Amino acid sequence: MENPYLSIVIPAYNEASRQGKGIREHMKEIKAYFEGKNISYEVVVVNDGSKDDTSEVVKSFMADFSDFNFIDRKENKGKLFSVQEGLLKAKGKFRLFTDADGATPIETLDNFWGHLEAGEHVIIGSRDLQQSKIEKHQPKVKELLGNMGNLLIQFTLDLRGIEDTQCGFKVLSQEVVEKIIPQMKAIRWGGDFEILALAKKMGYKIIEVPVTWIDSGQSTVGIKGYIQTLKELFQVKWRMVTGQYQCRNNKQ
Ligand SMILES: Nc1nc2c(ncn2[C@@H]2O[C@H](COP(=O)(O)OP(=O)(O)O)[C@@H](O)[C@H]2O)c(=O)[nH]1
Ligand SMILES: [Mg+2]
Repeated sequence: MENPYLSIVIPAYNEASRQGKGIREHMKEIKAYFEGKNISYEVVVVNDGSKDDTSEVVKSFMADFSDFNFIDRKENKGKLFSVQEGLLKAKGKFRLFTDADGATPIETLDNFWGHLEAGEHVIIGSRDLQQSKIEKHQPKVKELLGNMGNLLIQFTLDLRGIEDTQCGFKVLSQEVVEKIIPQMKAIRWGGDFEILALAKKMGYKIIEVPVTWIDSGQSTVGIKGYIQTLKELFQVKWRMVTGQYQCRNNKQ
């Protein structure tokens, strides 16, 4: 089979037990969205060692797609580890990663296609632009922690102006995947800013695109997640300043 235009990588952890909109609805929406569109795509779901029936649930809709890959790992390693695995398994010219619960609906891609066609390399969803549509907000404390965390991230990793590094809806070109993703080490939640920091250092333009966000009201990320993210932030910074990444600026 020819390589698809777009790969859709979905990390999944205990998604079978999520209340409300979840992976089943999200997969239906993906299928419906591409119906009638002349765009080749594949789906890559990575089960991150779920303790519930996520594996069975994913298997139940595999047959609905002509190009579906399932990495069914037994051990929990982290969201961004799963994203890394999925992005490297994927074959698309462009590769999207998005959350299993579909908090950012797949139709949001409507805002992305133009940038893909223009040959951009790093196009990321943002919940903090003027045109972003937050239909259901995250709990207030999460939003506040998110905004404070964002300032710290912008400042620490020289990502000034990027208002939302953590939105789980990002498209990378094949070139960026090949150069950056094998180097990722922040495998829990820090991988998002690790990717962006490397991309910036290599001279890639980072394009922020407004997204719609409908918070599922249920999160698998708790306070431990925030502490982990902070730790990963300083680890990424450390690897940066001690020259542990290969990030030659190829745009100069
Ligand atoms: N909490 C958690 N989520 C994971 C893990 N691995 C993958 N994920 C996925 O990460 C995504 C974001 O999780 P979610 O609970 O929606 O978090 P939130 O919406 O950012 O608060 C979902 O697709 C999860 O299935 C993991 O180890 N822990
Ligand atoms: Mg969510």
